[in-house]
Amino acid sequence: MKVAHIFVSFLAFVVILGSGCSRQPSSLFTPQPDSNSDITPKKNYEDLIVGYAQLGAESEWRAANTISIKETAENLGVELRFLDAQQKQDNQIVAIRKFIVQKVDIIGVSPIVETGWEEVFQEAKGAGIPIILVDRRAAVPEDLYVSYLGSDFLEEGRKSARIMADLVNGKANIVELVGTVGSAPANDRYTGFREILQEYPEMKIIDSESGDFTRARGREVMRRFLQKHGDEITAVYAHNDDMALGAIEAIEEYGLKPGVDIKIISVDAARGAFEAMIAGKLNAAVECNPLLGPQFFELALKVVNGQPVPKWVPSIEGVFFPEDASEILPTRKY
Ligand code: GZL
Repeated sequence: MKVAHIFVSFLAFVVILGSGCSRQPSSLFTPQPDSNSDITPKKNYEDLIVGYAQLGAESEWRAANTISIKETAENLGVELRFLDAQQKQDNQIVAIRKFIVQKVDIIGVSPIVETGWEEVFQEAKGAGIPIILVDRRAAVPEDLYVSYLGSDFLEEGRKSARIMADLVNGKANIVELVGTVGSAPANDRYTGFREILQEYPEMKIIDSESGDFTRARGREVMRRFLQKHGDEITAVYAHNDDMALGAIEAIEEYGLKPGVDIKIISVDAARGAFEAMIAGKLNAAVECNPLLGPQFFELALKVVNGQPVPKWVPSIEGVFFPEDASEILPTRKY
């Protein structure tokens, strides 16, 4: 009996040992992760689900920006849920709410205007979904977004004014084609330009109106400026190429030579600007880089994996002039 008892007890011990190794981890047999080892598994690009609320398709710049986001997602194997708001803030807000319901890992948004985001960003924060601002900033408390990836629009405005001052030898009657009212690029390009103009008392802005970053509206507003001011106009400051190209059409209709009778400077430096510079109709293009896809997804993966990221990742940008345009155009990606 005693031997059998010992044998049965031994068997029971073996069974417990086995179950301890097979069914559930026990401190005796399964190495416990030590306190500072990563417990949450790291995601990689193929695991990532990203919601992207694009603002619209208003310009060459935006088209290139969208291509960059979509192509990069495809190349990396990221599941991208992309919604185009067609230039309406309400549509962007609806898109963000859809992404929250779908429990995406992270949201990218290019806010069409700076204001009106606090409520929906708060909802995303409440749902534990981080937001990255891409291209345009939003006027919200910094805890409502994890990082801003985009240009220094103030500096783009300052660069434009400095280049124009050289171009017109410090004396001009300027008309300004402003971007989408309330948008960060329009607000800051407007301010940065005027900051430098204070140093040039003979450079005057005689008119300023929004062309909403589109070619058609740029042409329409320039027509109005020409009817109102005629030959008094000696320079145009356009917040983007599309409006500058519209202005060029209006100036030619009016019977003047764009780039000669009226000096023109625009921001973006997209393909159309290079073509206009080669044709002698545009005098300078201040670059605003739309190819933000690679930086955006790199940021997104780091955020989802809990790695620290800068609050602002500035774009790298230059300035281009007609004398280099022919050589550089073949190298441009947008
Ligand atoms: C700037 C971007 C602006 C471009 C325009 O980062 O938001 O919007 O300058 C575009 O061409 O429409």
